[in-house]
Amino acid sequence: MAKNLVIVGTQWGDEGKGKIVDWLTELCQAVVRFQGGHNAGHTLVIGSRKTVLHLIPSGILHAGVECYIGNGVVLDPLALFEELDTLREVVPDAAQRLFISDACPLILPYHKSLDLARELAKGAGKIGTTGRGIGPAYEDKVARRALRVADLFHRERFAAKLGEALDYHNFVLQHYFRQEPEDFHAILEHYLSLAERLAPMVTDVSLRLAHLQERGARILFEGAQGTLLDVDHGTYPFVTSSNTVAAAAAVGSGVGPETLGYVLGITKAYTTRVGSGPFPTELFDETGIYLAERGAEIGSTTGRARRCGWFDVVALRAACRVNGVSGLCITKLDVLDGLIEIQVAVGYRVNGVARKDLPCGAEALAACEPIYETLPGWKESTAGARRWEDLPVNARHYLERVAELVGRPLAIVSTGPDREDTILRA
Ligand code: 2SA
Ligand code: MG
Repeated sequence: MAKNLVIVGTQWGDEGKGKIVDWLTELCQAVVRFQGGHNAGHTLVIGSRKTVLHLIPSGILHAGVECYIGNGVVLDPLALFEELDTLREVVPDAAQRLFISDACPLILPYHKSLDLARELAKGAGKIGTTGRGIGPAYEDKVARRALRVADLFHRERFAAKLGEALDYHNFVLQHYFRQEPEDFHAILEHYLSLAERLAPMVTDVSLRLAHLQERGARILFEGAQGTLLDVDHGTYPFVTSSNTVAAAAAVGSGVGPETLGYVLGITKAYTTRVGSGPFPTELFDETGIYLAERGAEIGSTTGRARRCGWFDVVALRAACRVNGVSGLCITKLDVLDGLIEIQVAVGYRVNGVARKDLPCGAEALAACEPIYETLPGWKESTAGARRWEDLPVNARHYLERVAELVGRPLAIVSTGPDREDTILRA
């Protein structure tokens, strides 16, 4: 295996990255989040204990592993502290092993207000965001009006920037969305009061990662959301506001692209999506309900029900290409147990014409109807299988066929939420 690892979701998020990151952290000395914010939801089950993380890298559950929040992440300090508080008993030294980039843009109260106001105004056309202020915070970063972590330690500077940002956003909130303005003094005092607790964690992440590498450490870059939610490569505009693809690991943590090494693409054995937007293989019948129930498909951040459907080879091939996926990890295989037949989309039909590649953007994808290949299912349970030989023949065939169609080697299979329910192929 190459030195460093990048783990990305190849669908619309919730592919089971958290569990795999946790499992592969055994081989690493550091885990880095490089995009997104507390919109992510990584559910980890170790023994009988379930932990849900949103912002802090999953690696925190491993003693001695350093965890990093890179400059590409938008940081809500309140969400961070809340998460640290929930970890207090399980991981008492979490804050000592957590390092946060001083360049992270801050998520402030008006970002959340704007996110919610905008979704409300859009009505039926809403994106279905997590309502965490992620989009507006990234907008401010690109508009060069963001307040960043480093600003928290300079009262005058923070106040000046906050004043400017609020002049602009309060105008929008009041006159465009007809909402109450946000209070300058309340935000100023509240956020400056958080600086003291944050300070020991704040550092130059790029520099620390360079030093770690000089010492021969192996780093794991932990993606959040999924490729089809990438702001450039996803089903725009029904996407998140960051780049979720592997290349973002370099930009979002301040390492060179040659650092990245092996790219592991995590994919569910079927597909889910939470929020609005096109989803060609979505199922509206009892099979969709079967997948949702067996897969416990409920959003771990917002508790929303996830939409479910068949595996989509077209989308996966595109995702593997834009990420440069080295190997695939197929998760939640056991959810398919008991189905007589399983479908996988191998192409799309648009106005009667077949195509094998993913079109650009939401409108074009909404016009695509899947062309399916039918594979035989299996009756036996695969839940908790830990060896390839223990899988039913048809399950092995399904996995091999999917990997062949996608055109990437199958590296790992996951058969349950527990760390140990994992089969290493290559
Ligand atoms: P946002 O809040 O601006 O990032 O939302 C924009 C779109 O991105 C989707 N999105 C996600 N999709 C799946 N999982 C995510 N994380 C949570 C989880 C979601 C949850 O892991 O379960 O709990 O609801 C996530 N985060 C963002 C979102 O649905 C919009 O389509
Ligand atoms: Mg998730």
